[in-house]
Amino acid sequence: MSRMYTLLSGLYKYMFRRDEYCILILGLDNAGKTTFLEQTKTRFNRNYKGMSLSKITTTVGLNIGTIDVGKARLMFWDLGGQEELQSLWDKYYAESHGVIYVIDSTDEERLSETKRAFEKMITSEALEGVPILVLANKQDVETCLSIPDIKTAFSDCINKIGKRDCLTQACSALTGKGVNEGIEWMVKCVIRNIHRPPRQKDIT
Ligand SMILES: Nc1nc2c(ncn2[C@@H]2O[C@H](COP(=O)(O)OP(=O)(O)OP(=O)(O)O)[C@@H](O)[C@H]2O)c(=O)[nH]1
Ligand SMILES: [Mg+2]
Repeated sequence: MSRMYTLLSGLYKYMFRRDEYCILILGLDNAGKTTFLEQTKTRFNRNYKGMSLSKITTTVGLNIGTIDVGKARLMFWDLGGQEELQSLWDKYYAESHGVIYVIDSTDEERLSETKRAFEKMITSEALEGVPILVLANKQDVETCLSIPDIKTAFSDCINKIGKRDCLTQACSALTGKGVNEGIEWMVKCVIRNIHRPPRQKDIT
């Protein structure tokens, strides 16, 4: 009887277990991180009534959001991007499974500033081997920088990326274009990254 119980409860746990991954959303202030998170929650959570994207204001502290994709649960930490808040980013590195780095493609003036912040982030040892999705955001704006423009501006970072998955994806957090592609790529990467195993959570 008790063996039967063990067997069934083991099976139950297996079936109702989720692998949980923590994904950081980083980038300068005004890049569109919080807008991206709200758009993602609206797209991946069936019953989520998103807040109006136009009501989002600058993040002081952090926003947390969760989505389920297949058996994976992604927990997003959307951190504030203002300069004085950037010093808090590395507190989260050791526990993260992936990073989404958001760039404002309409802001050519701050391109070198965002590149410096990106460089500092990818050279951090605590993030070694962690997949990075670079989102070239605000592609809905006609006059924005293209993906090749951004890749050229970031070209001397390439040798610092090291052995990790990295993708630059065109996106608009506002319209949702490119959001699903980015998330699906990230899910694929974190699942196959054996160096950072997920936390396992029972579904209750
Ligand atoms: N046109 C356009 N505007 C966008 C897009 N994504 C965000 N925005 C706008 O950019 C501004 C900043 O967006 P947020 O999501 O607050 O930016 P953030 O990166 O979270 O900024 P911090 O919290 O200060 O770090 C808002 O006015 C958004 O409506 C986009 O894809 N296209
Ligand atoms: Mg924000």
